[in-house]
Amino acid sequence: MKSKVLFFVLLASTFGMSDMNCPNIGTIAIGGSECPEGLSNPAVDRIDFRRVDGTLDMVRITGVVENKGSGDFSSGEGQQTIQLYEGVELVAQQAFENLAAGATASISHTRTWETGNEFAPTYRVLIVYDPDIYIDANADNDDCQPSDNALARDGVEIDDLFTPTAN
Ligand SMILES: [Ca+2]
Ligand SMILES: [Ca+2]
Repeated sequence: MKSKVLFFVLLASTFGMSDMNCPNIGTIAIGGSECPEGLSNPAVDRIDFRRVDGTLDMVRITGVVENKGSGDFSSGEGQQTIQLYEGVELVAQQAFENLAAGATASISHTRTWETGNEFAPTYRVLIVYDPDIYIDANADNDDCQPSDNALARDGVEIDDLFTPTAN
């Protein structure tokens, strides 16, 4: 997410400058931080916090991974996993093999929640690959953008689900 923001700022400032000084340099390669056409890019898209319907104090933390590349991700069993950490503790793990372009996979953890905890944990979702993923002679499982394979969200935001205006 941060790299996208930075990229946007860079893009905006580049265009701004070209409008003023160098009108012939208006065409730049958009997508400098994205993947080349046809390659796959599983990425952690977001971490959702939701209350569990019908309960007073249960919440579900869901990490969503999306193949943001234009190529289908196709791999073998046990070569890639989505992990969800609560603080330093691994609380959920989900293996996946194939993820078509634009398709998503998710991982969830459900627990009771007590609001007002000043030590609310941070949640982290990671895509973890086998160390040999780039040298296993299968190009269809080569994630072209490793920098978007982790995301964190402060659990203190879960408190917001319990305020009277939340629903
Ligand atoms: Ca490979
Ligand atoms: Ca990626």
